[in-house]
Amino acid sequence: MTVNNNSDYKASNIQVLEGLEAVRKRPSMYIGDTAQRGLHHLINEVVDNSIDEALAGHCDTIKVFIHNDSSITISDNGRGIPVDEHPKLKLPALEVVLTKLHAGGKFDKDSYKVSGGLHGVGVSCVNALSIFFSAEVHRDGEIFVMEFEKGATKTPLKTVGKTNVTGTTIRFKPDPEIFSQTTEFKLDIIADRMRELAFLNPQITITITDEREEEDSDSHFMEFHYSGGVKDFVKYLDEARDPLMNDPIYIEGELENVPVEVAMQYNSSYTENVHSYVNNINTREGGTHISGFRRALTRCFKNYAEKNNIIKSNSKVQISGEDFREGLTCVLSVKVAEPQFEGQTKTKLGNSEVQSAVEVIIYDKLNEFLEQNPKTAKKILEKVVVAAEAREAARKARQLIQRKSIMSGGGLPGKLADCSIKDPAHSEIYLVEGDSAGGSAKMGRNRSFQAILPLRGKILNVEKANINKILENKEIQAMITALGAGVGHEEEFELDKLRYHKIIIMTDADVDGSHIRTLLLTFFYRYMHPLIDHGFVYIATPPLYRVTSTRGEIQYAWDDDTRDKIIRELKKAKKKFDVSRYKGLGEMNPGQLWETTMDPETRTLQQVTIDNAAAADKMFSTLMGDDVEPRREFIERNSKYAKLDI
Ligand code: 0RA
Repeated sequence: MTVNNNSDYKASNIQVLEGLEAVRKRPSMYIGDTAQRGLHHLINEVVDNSIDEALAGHCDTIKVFIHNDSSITISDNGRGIPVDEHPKLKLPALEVVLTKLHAGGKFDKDSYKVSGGLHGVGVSCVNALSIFFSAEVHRDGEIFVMEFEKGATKTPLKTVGKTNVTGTTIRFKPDPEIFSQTTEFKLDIIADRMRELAFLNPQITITITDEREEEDSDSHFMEFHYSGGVKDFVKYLDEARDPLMNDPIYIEGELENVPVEVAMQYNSSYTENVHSYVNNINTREGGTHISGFRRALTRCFKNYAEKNNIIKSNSKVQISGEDFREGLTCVLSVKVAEPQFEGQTKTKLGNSEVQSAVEVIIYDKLNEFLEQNPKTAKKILEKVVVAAEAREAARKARQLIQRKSIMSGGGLPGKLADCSIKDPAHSEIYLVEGDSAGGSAKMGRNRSFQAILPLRGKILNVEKANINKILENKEIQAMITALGAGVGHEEEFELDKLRYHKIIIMTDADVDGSHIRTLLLTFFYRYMHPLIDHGFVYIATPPLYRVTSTRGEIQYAWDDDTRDKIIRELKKAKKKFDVSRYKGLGEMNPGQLWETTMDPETRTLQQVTIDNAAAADKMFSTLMGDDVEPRREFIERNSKYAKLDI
């Protein structure tokens, strides 16, 4: 885009709009998608700018309001977006920031910005995708206002009063034309992100006011402020676990312009929960900061163990890096001035200088900690040895699973009814609760692309068992062999060998059914993580009601409202009818099961996605952990949502 210095207001305005027109034409290119995730991304985009103000030391309070009309207000007490005239564009800076793509960045270079991955496209994108957008700036003693519609200026900059504070308040209402699937904001999704940001930035207080909720309800107002930062974060994540230490280890330092902060705590669980962030962005795919952390951890503990003769006496087993991370909950947060994000989802840090910075800082401070806390060090290392032994046993169990499957002919579990086509991209597997529903599904399916694996009874709660025990479980063995991609972290899991790209969990719509579903999801989340990352896991939604009219015409309903609507219509038509509630999948005959739940033309599948990794970790540990009280609270808090959103 060229800039004409002599352009009058209107002309430059048109040029500016051309930029935002691109955002409206291809919104997914800028915000990822236009479904629920993209919708919520709009909030993050605006909040990130306020966080940047806070990182630069000018802001300590951010307020989010969810209004009744699906609009959002985000207010901060930063410096306020500048309003003076942009020298080249001859427009108020505020207007440039809000209507020009990528113009959101600040002019001072030494601050770390929340930008990377999907973030950092600028507030102007939010403006472009909103049917209404307003900005109120308190700055230089005056209150400035601008208003927009689909990115176009409706109210040019005007002053509306005096003020003695500074800050920016942005209100926007997403355009339903763009967000055609949904414009409904979910408090949970917003709260998970705001809580996370508050943990990562202890100097900030973030509040959420959900005006859709009654004022006396717990969901109406939330405030997040954690002066303990990442240390509080780790304590929070481990609330439902049993820590092996009194307080998380906290390490802080800066090297080569890279501030590093880490809190870590060992607990009695068997899973690794390392959450890493670069400039407040969750780096799901890891990267150089994570390799630095892992190297430091391994070197530190190995040295300490050798020096103190802890590992030598158990020399039967070879200890590997991952053994030092079993039962470890950790939050690693680094700030990088010019982060390079790589990987499939652009959440893998590429900057090589960060690895050594993180490694050196953590190695030194962790060494110090171990020297000063020999009792804790011993406890951790004892756990590490047990982890190594279990891993060795698990390796043997894996080989056994493999050998067994080779001996049983086709290598597949006996109760699997496989599909005939072999292309994973077009193959589905239904994991079905119980043998009888499994039978109906086998008869009702389209055998060319649908495989059925009936699961008997409850699968193991993997949150409470080590990998060795998990691999002894028959149902889990059957799943591993049927899916074909192995089990475990990283190289142990081979996504390219996966035999189905749709893994569909089909359980009864009752308490047992939802328990089994959660057990399966916990297993996939902890031991086959890439399945969820790639969106291969789905939940089938069988109907709740069947309405049969006297002529034998059958209608299905998935909720009470639809059932009542069907009944009203039948009554109006003066037809007799019979309503029955499905108690289980087994009550449907194969034809009905196909029609309602398995036919790609008519079924609805819920794709399982993780909006927020830390929140998912917290949810699984709370739902499946030892402690009853947090679980009861969690379920109570979430019971108004018919299903779990994860
Ligand atoms: C550009 C420059 C400056 C601040 C901001 C933008 C800014 C943007 C947003 C968005 C939401 N809240 C915000 N707060 C500030 C620097 C201002 C200066 O140098 O005084």
